[in-house]
Amino acid sequence: MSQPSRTANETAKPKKLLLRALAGETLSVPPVWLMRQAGRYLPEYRETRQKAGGFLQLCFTPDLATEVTLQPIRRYGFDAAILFSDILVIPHALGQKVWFQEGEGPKLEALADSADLRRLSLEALHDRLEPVYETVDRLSTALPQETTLIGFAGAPWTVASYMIEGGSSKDFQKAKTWAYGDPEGFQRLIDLLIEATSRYLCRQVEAGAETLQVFDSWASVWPETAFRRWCLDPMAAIVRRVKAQHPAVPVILFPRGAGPLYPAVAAEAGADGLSLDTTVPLSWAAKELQSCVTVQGNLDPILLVAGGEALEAAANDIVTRLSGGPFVFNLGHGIVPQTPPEHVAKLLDIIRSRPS
Ligand code: 1CP
Repeated sequence: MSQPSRTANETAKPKKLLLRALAGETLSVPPVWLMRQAGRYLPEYRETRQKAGGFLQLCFTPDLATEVTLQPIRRYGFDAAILFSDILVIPHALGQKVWFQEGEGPKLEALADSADLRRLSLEALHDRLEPVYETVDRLSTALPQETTLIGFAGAPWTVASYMIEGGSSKDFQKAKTWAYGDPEGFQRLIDLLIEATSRYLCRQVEAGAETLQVFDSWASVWPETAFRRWCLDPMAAIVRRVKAQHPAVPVILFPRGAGPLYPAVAAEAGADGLSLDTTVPLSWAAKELQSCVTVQGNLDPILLVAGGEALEAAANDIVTRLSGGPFVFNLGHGIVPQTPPEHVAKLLDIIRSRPS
């Protein structure tokens, strides 16, 4: 499908590797960045986080958030830097109480039903997110010339799941029961998140983000009809709104676990890139997805813990099978804290020193 943004990007002839791949170019060496490339596996991150006190303070202190975004770029020279923040700054900016307990992950004062939507408001959105925009602005001048700056947000469903469950969940029972039992009320929450997220992403672009990724980390839990309503349609709405303001900015979607619905996202959501989770078969992705979008992925993050021959073989296989079309090397999900930093260096070496 030809999209206006793709045409605009081609006309503008982007120089940076990630932007070239997202504009549909097939490159001999793929650009590479890794989800959660900043974080607990790096000793310098742990040190900076200590200084910040809480995790949200780290996200909202531009000096420190800029520093942790740059740490993996200095160490490894990735082709892109992803803004250091979290998907849960949106519920916080809407007025929900959010906190992070060390070792336990995020906690939120859970919404019980649609009457609780009264607790949320768009009024202070940009004021509360101002430090994030400041971080993006600083990064846009601090990064090396060849490094692309990625802004991001969570997709409405994934963010809503945390808002309703009050944190991480195994089965999403509360959120799904709400959506099935009171679809109109749940739609109001999703619509509020579409609005907040679109405004947030547009401001990131205005502050200097060159591309955007939307994370739907828990997209795998729905049957098809519900997937379309709560994952695909809201992500498509965000892409439309962002591109209405910023037609040339490429958008990458990550509907993790969408399986056979990945092609529907590729064809219908209007995105430039699709991030593939670890379970997506490579030759199927090359055939079914790469003709219509740039694909990104999809090394198992645990291979980065294991290292050795298994890592080398899998990384080579991904590059071989996806390099026939537009492709960005990444993981199938975020780096885990147990990852030895030297394995990340080894991975970059494998990808960049392949005989062409
Ligand atoms: O203790 C700590 O230092 C906090 C750990 C941590 C980190 C490093 C959290 C809490 N968030 C982050 C940063 C983060 N989160 C980034 C930074 C940029 C980078 O990638 O380097 C990004 C893009 C995210 C996005 C995020 N947060 C997602 C989507 C991506 C994914 O991994 O699926 C999700 C689901 C979250 C929620 C969240 N925040 C933090 C944790 C531990 C979690 C996951 C909780 C869970 O598994 O349910």
